[in-house]
Amino acid sequence: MKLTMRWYGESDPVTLEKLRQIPGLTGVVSAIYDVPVGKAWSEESIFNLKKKINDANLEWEVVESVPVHEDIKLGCGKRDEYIENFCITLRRLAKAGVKVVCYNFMPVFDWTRTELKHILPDGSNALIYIEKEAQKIDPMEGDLSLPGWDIGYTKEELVNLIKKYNTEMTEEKLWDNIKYFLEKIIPVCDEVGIKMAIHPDDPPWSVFGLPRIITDTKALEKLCSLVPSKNNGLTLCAGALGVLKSNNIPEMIRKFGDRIHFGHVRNILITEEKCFEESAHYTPCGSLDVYEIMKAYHDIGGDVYIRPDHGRMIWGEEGKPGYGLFDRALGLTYLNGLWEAIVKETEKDVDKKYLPR
Ligand code: DNO
Repeated sequence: MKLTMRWYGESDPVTLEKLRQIPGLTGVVSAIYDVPVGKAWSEESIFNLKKKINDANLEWEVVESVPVHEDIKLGCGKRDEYIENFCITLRRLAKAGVKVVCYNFMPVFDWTRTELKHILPDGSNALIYIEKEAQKIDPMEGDLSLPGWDIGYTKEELVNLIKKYNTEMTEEKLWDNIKYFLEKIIPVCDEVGIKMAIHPDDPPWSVFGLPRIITDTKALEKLCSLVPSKNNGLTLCAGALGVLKSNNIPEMIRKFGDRIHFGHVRNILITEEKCFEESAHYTPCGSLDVYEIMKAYHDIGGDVYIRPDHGRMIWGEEGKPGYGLFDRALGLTYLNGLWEAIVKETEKDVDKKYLPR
């Protein structure tokens, strides 16, 4: 198990210098952010990013994410050209020592919340999702924007894109299109040694009338069966999947085992059906048992990169929604503490790194 944190590059107010002071952190997960979706990332920009991260004494072995162009999801237009570019990017990333590539197949919008600064009883603020508020949002109006949303569209492009999904897309077609995509990219991964790790849909149900398919155990089984290679794997995002009570996260971790290459570990508090708050990582704060989640990762043998996920904003911090320093660092330290205890309790030959110096 390697503990990592997400880093949004030079523009991230949470610098590498700050991140590397977190005990137990081995590396960051990052991406190239200034290339339009669908274009290949240049070798120069990949190696520059690698150098920056390595110069801070941190590893860069996980990319989150290489975005998938909407033509690929829709199965139209220039999808073959975009898939070809995706493969070029994968080859270049492998050359730079990247081992895992996270991606998602959510139409148009990545993770979605209805309020970004909800004040919690302790005075911190967090992201929340309330289904009936989501139903009132017209994503084509207003200024709701989240990290991960592609804000490069003009209003007209966005309207046309959503119309296309509304008129042409069904869940079955989305499955066909992901299969087409995986059949082209996984052989490249097998050749260069990259593990693909799909991020589940967050939240795992349809939002803004758009289809979402990566939502539960059945969907993950289907995904894995589309292309049998181990490199066709998963990012097990506890917070994304865990908002559905029927998704038992420790069970899913044990079930998918070595298909899980990347774990996002956080807690959420389910307040009502299809409504949740992003709580602190600590088990009693939310609806998920984070100790059981870490134990499941230990049980499957632990060849996995883990990062704490979204944090609340605490101690007056301002920053990218979900991606401040303080609460994520508390989260990582908590996960690390659980891990140390699990290792010491269950393993005979305790790893040297857990002994006093
Ligand atoms: C949210 C993130 C997602 C994730 C993408 C992966 O905080 O977990 O934006 O990076 O869905 O492609």
